[in-house]
Amino acid sequence: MCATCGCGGGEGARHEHHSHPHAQEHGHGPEGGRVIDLEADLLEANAAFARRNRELFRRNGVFAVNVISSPGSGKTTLLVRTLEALRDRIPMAVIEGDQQSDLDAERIRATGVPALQIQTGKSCHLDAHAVSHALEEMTLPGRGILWIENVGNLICPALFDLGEGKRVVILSVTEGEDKPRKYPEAFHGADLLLLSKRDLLPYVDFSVDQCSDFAHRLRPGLDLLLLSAKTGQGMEEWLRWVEEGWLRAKASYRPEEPVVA
Ligand SMILES: Nc1nc2c(ncn2[C@@H]2O[C@H](COP(=O)(O)OP(=O)(O)OP(=O)(O)O)[C@@H](O)[C@H]2O)c(=O)[nH]1
Ligand SMILES: [Mg+2]
Repeated sequence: MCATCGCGGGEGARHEHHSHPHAQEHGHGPEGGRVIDLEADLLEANAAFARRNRELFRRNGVFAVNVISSPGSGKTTLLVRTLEALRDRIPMAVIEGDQQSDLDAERIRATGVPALQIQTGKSCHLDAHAVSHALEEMTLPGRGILWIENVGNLICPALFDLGEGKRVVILSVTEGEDKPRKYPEAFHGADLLLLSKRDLLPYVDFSVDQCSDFAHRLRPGLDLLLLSAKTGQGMEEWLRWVEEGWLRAKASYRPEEPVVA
């Protein structure tokens, strides 16, 4: 039983209140006004869980990173390389979000880092409530890094704050430089834009400059890195970005402080 909402716990992601918040856009909602109210309610409920998660991370000095991208952009591959590079020095754990299967969690566990898989069923994103349940089932990597790989999707995950410290959006160079214009929420809400599969740049028509321009119109000053998890090119800059965030989060470690969320 969930201590916070009274629902059944680990299956939280399948509960009714985790269902899709914008049914209207998918054509199976009732009248427009009603759907908008429902969306506002869902996001408000999500925000309350996100505040609790964020407070938990802060007190435990955890750097929580929410990784968003469309399916196949290279989230798990990058996480595996990152865990391999940092696992000897930094406590880490991973929450994996997928509609089905625990394939990604298995790939993560093969590195020796613990991973918990959330299967979202019909839902297309993780939400803060599902993450709060996952946190009850795992050991938080205190003064370390919690990676959260969101469901492969550039739209819905962008709407749901999970309580993370930083949000990384990954766009692979095979997807086209226009994606910030078409899916603005994902880029507007990100702290870092990672252009992945850099090794494939010579084979595709992808303008890094144009993509950067589109993204910066949405979020001026957005950090941008270009890397290949396959060849390792650009990994050093990425690891520096991660370590800076980790050190900042670690400094907030105050387990004795009362919970304020
Ligand atoms: N060439 C190249 N391929 C890559 C790179 N990173 C990942 N891939 C390939 O891209 C495919 C998808 O990679 P994943 O890491 O599973 O992508 P994902 O974003 O986790 O996918 P979902 O979890 O299904 O959304 C795999 O075939 C990877 O080998 C890269 O830097 N270069
Ligand atoms: Mg994956």
